[in-house]
Amino acid sequence: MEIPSRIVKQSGRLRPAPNLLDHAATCASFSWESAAAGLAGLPGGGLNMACEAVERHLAEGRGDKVALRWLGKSGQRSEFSYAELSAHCHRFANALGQLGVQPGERVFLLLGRLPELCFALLGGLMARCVVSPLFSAFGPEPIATRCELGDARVLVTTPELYRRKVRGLRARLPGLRHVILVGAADPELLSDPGVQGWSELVDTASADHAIGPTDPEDMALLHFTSGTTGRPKGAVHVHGAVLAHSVTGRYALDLHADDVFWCTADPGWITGTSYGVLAPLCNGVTSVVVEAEFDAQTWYGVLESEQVSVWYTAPTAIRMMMKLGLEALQGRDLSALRFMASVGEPLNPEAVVWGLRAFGLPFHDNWWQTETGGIMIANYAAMDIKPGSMGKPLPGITAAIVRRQQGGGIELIEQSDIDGELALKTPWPSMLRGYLNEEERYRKCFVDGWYLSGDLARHDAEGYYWFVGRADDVIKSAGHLIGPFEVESALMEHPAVAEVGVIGKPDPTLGELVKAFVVLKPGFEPSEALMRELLGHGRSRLGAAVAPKEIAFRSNLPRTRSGKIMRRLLKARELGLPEGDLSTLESDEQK
Ligand code: 6R9
Repeated sequence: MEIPSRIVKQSGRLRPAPNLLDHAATCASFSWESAAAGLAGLPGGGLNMACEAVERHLAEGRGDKVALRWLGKSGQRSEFSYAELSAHCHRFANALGQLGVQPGERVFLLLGRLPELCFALLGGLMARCVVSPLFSAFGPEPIATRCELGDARVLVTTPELYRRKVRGLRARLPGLRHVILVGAADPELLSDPGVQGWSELVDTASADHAIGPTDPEDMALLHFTSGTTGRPKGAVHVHGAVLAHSVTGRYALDLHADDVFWCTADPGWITGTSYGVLAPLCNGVTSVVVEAEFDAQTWYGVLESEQVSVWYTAPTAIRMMMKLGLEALQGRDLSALRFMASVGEPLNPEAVVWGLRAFGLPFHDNWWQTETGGIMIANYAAMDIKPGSMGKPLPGITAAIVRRQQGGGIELIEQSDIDGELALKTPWPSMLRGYLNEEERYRKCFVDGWYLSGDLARHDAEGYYWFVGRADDVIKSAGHLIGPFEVESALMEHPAVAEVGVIGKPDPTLGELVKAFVVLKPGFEPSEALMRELLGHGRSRLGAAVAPKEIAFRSNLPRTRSGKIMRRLLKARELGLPEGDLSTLESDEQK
């Protein structure tokens, strides 16, 4: 496939006219303070995410417009107007009140992409609780860890997920007082302490509820993310982040009032919350929520039947579609589609260009993180695309490439085309306000007024940013951020395992796949059967999205003198790459 170095946009011809026509001029005149004037705010003052996403549309006469269009796995299709959505959310907020749940308490969600996920997310915010959506494909271990760390008071889930993953954890989670089950539950489950059915509790609650006073700095969302070491980090986001959701939806995703928008991400990861729920609703569009997992034909069917106009997806899915070839698209009417964007992992230049061949449109890559809360760097609708580049910083965002210095400071690299760490000037509205109960880890992200992302990147002479890699050992598989430590800990529980080192191994479709190197305890021998057992153990503890897909046995693992497993070296050896600086290497019997 021939890759042009530039895809030229004739922005004057784009219809509707892009929201961000002149990037440089808008950046020069933009301020978050003046953008904030576009928010509705609570009637009595203050700011609440759910009010911006839902209530304002009722107040401004758009209550009848379709907010959510839900496509169920078995072909169901339901629509909820902004007014209906509002009623469902207020019922949930009232139900929390009936349970005695107080503002600030944590409501966890462990659900597939169901309408109730949106109702509980927004309703929880209306009740001024802190909402933490979890990925429903997590196994019991990641669920328990996050509920413990986040002090989950309420969990909304389904009977099936409760039975398979949560029930056995209840003893570990004494603070979890209420479990609300969405869908028909057998009476046996409902007899567990604090377990109630959504239909009995929420559907019967009154929709008469007013959002109480909310400060823009009140904690709204808790999104867990992973680091190289230690337990997952709970990134704290506040109600004021909604300003960034709203503005980035308009600028980076080019949302216009008439759009039918589809974000394919699961709200268990931040993209699915910020852009699957909040940003589209803040911009008053119709947002499509699809319950089914990825399948190219199903997805093309959704694009066609719903006449999706703006589509936000991820590189792994695009690569899977590319594999299938263009025939699968033949005969489809995708004429409504006008803007396509991608996030979560490096988007290959081939994928950008494949978009042109398949849909007549390029994919617009953009970059952000759980910590940034919203899109920071993007290819805008009106901007020429350089395939392989993440684009340019958003108005209101100052990015830079920096180098950490010995003494703890940073040096800004002004020169283009030099690799360094991607940094963002603080603050911006959706910036994380902390890692829950981990002040030190949070503080370490900031130096001299800059947030350090942990990603390596460079910029070119025109100000386009290019992703280079991660500075740490965190793994991105199918767009999901996975902490090697969490995987290692789960494998260590197995009686045969003495030591584990986990890496991300490059994979043509998934970006990276999780690979574990295992040293067995005396008395255990490597075998095909043991390997399968360990893979199965990983899946049952961690869930398929996080568990290792490959396991290799080793008699020893490379360690530093301080005893840390050198994942970097495991990876270099796996890939046949230069081993780099080995001065800290302690044991090296592997070679
Ligand atoms: C939104 C989200 C963040 C990490 C980030 C980076 C990687 C995200 C990317 C990208 C290359 C892009 N990442 N977008 N890498 N190109 N356009 O994904 O948040 O799950 O916290 O992951 O994902 O490494 O640091 P999160």
